[in-house]
Amino acid sequence: MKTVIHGVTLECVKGDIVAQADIAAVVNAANAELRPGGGVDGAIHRAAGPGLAKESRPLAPIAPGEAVITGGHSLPNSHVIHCLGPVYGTDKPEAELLANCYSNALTLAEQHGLDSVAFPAISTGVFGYPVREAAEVAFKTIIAALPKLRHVKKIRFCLHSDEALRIHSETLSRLVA
Ligand code: AR6
Repeated sequence: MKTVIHGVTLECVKGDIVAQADIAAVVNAANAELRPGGGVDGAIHRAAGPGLAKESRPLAPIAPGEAVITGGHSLPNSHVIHCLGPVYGTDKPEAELLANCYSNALTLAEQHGLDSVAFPAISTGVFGYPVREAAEVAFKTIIAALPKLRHVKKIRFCLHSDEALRIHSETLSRLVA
């Protein structure tokens, strides 16, 4: 699924967040301490190397919905934007906190003049957010932010399974129809 709105390309692909070489900033589904964890976070820290944890440490802790930015170290991307998503059923209001991740990440990308961002499906792994609900929040937030973007021209959703890709593609198609 790929669409262009307000001059910004929005697309959903199946893939690995650490293999998005044509993208300026990849988003990490981080923990509050910005320490290497599992899932997306583990993959990003492994691919980036130990310099990423070293640079991140002084920026912690972050609260649900917050985002911070670092360099990409050994990743093929110049930057990593670390977001702490809400733990589903615990951090409330979860939809608002998840929306804040997406809008804060885009604000940081704009402030750094970055032209492209790749997001994973934040909170839908260890943090338990149902994929369909999360996709709805993510795309509504991103679509609302598009008119004020000046630098970001491409936003990619990088999904890890066929099922997640299908749900995100369906949700995006419905919201832009
Ligand atoms: N590329 C793209 N998507 C991936 C990848 C990958 N390499 N690996 C997993 N996913 P999660 P969360 C999908 O658990 O729910 C960490 O330990 C995965 O299938 O990475 O926000 C942190 O340190 C799921 O759909 O993030 C935190 O403690 C989605 O990415 C906590 O987990 C997000 O899953 C954050 O949990």
